[in-house]
Amino acid sequence: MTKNDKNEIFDDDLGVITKEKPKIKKPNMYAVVLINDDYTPMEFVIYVLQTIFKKNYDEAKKVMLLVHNEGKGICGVFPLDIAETKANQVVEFSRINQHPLECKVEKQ
Ligand code: TYC
Repeated sequence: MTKNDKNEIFDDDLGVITKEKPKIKKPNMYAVVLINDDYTPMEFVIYVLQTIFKKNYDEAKKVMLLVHNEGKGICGVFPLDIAETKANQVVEFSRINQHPLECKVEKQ
């Protein structure tokens, strides 16, 4: 084993160079933001938060009331593909039930 000044280790037997501290990049994270409206029933929003965002009833009610009072609120933060999937599930499930509930995906 020999180390050079670039924090690289040379393994004499294997003949490979490895980084002493491999840099692990964190994935970019995206918030799913729920938007308030005047028509979607409160219990429907709570149900969406429980089923799609895996919140218990009390947490779901808290987020729903925050969105109701503030106009919008974060339901969860995920890597992009998961955030987009959940946002699509919210909209699709709402339309099937004829509610205008909207949400958007925002880069953190
Ligand atoms: N404002 C709605 C009502 O009074 C409830 C609601 C909450 C709707 C959150 C959408 O994202 C929402 N029935």
